[in-house]
Amino acid sequence: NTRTTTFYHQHQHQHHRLYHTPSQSTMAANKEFPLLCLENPLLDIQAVGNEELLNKYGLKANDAILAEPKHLPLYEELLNNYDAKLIAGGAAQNTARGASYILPPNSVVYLGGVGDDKYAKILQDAVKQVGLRVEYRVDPKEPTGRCGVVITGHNRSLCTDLAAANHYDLDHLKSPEIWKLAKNAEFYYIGGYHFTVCPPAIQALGEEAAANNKTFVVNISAPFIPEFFKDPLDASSPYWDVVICNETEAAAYAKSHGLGTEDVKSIARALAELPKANTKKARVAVITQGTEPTIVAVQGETGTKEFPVHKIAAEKINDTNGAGDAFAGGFVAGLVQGKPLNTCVDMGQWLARLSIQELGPSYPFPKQTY
Ligand code: 26A
Repeated sequence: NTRTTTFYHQHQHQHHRLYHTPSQSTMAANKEFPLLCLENPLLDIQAVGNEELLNKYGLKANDAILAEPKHLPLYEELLNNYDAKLIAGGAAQNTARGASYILPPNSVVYLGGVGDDKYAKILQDAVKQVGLRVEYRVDPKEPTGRCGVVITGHNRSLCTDLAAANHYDLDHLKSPEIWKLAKNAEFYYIGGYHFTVCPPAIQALGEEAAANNKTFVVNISAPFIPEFFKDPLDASSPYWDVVICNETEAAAYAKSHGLGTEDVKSIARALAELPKANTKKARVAVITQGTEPTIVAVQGETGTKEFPVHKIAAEKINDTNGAGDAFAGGFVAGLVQGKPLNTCVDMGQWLARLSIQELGPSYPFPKQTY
């Protein structure tokens, strides 16, 4: 009963793509869609809120949770009483849009589940703007998922009703047209929120990456993932070529895995040194820390590298919703371009800095170039 729909820009011009990594010798220079991303497409219902609203729904100022029945009136309340805006969201979809913002057209394809409704239209318009190709599993019965975003100062509280996004399945990934795209891609990016939805799809891409020396990137995405979805997360960790998280997710990972440390650098080292399926590539662990430096650990090396963020005046910040997703988008765009690690981090920080000046997880137009 599943319909697959394709919406993406048809571009007249073939763009030249330069790859700088000789080690990626299998990568064809003009291959289309080298990056495939997977997670939960959501519509963000975002408004500036206050303490009272957070308290009413039992939300923390800076958190990401799955909605329980008691949270469901939040969406109407945001729209009716807080002048909420509807903005394309979904963490990895934001990342995929970010990577598309930097890369030439026809570079990125994104998979996830939506409904057959007006919300999905808003997502399709946003992805068209950056030339991101989406291959949605369209659920005939469930609506497109929503994320209530309550902004207070530089914090954001995310409360998600996954709906159709929760129905993504391995059948969609393994359908001939989609699996062909997956086989063709050289880089996979998995949003950690997908561990709540379809771990078999994540495993299938991890296995494909390890067997063919492709690059498999996982973002831990939220503290509740290592806390409550530890088993599927750990099942995928041998496939991680790159693992990205922020400081609170790192702390949650350390706690749920009994690492016995709260030190971000030690956690980065521990993540880098987890057992690995594909031993041809050293794992890279990247931990962002808001305005504090980004920490990077490489498997087999000692210590960590530190990259101070691009400073920005507080009054230029619109909101931080999607800042981490934008970082990941810039970072993976760098990977796809074969840039060295320090450049990938710099590209991530550059795109995050652009995104926090926009409303929600968005990027500025006219386009800026890195
Ligand atoms: C399963 N959950 C909780 C989620 C999300 C999510 N994306 C996928 N799955 N909860 C929040 N988000 C998205 O995170 C972005 C900011 O990083 C929001 O849609 C928001 O755009």
